[in-house]
Amino acid sequence: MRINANRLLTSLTELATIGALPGGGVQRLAFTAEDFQGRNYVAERLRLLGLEPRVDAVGNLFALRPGTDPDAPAVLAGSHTDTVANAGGFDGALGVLAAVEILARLQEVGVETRHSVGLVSFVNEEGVRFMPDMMGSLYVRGDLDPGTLRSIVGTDGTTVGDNLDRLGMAGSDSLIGTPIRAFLELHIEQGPELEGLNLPAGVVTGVQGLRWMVVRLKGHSNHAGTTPMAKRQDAGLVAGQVTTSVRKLARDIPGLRGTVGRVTLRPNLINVIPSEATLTVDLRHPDQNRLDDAVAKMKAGILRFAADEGVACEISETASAPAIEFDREVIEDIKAGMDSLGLEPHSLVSGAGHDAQIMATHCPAAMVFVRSRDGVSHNPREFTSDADCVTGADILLQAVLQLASG
Ligand code: HGY
Ligand code: MN
Ligand code: MN
Repeated sequence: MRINANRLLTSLTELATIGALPGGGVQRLAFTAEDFQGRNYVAERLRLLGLEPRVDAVGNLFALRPGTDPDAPAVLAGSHTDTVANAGGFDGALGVLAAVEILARLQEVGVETRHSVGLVSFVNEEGVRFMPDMMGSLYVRGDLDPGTLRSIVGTDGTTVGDNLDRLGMAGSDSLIGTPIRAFLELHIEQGPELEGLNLPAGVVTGVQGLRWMVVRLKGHSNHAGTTPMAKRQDAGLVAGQVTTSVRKLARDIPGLRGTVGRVTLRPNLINVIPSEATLTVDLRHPDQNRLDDAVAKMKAGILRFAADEGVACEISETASAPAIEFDREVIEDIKAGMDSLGLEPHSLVSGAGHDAQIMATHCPAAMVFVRSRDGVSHNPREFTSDADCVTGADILLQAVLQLASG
């Protein structure tokens, strides 16, 4: 069995019109109207298949197609439809729409599976407006209770709860406690490996660890022209020192990837020494111990820079997803699916975080990657060819059929 290529590709194009930006790219930040519209698009597709879309207390969308054995745990496929700002149209969307397409094929062919087969579209995988990222899967895993999650304050000062209520995005269903046989996620690689090997797809064996920090610095604003250099408490200077120290740390610790992606200064004026700086630090490494070591060194360095400049400093950790290895059996199922399609079952580790990384400690999980042109993502230039999108969805379909047949 294969997916219906045109139907998948059409749905990708249709979803990309929701939150489309002038000049290309899309933007569906979590818990915005565009995000909600994107989720409603998926829900409508499920209804048209005769499946009931269900929503939980934080907005996760899911649907289950019953199997023949009501006691057999569900095989779930999915990803996310929220995006970063100024994003591409494939990150997350491909995995959700491939899961819709798999359900469509099962419905129209009338395939009976022993296990139920389901879709889940997690909320706020990106975490760029409300941290932590992978918020919806953390909730399903039981790490975040509804109250805590709803009280999280975003970069714009509103809470998750404010936005859920304003949009009417929450529901009363729940995936928590649902026995899950396996969770599979199809996703674009977002890196250069598959393209470098001239391969359309690969099986993902693990995900590197991720630690996010928000650093708040408080110095004193003063006149840029009259204040002697030795008498400054310049929060902006410390922010710059932190940024350059991240790159130095990545040179000292092989395999570390570090990014200062957001810096805001106050009052942010050309002739005023910044009194405040808020910046984010994103550190990642495949080896958890080396990641933890990097975080410790990072924190020590930030405190030293701040103390030397007489700037108050507060460091808060806002996300921590440990490095994980995916389930061997699910990996083998994906490899068997690749083999049945005549594809080389290349294995790779994910540099990006994914909901499957969270689900992997909750149930057997693994991922399928498809090639990213130029390895670009989180950018309107993000692109995966039609053929590779279809190949990825067909691999996912084979693995789901294998697992759901029991
Ligand atoms: O940041 C990540 O790795 C993912 O895109 N949320
Ligand atoms: Mn993603
Ligand atoms: Mn992403």
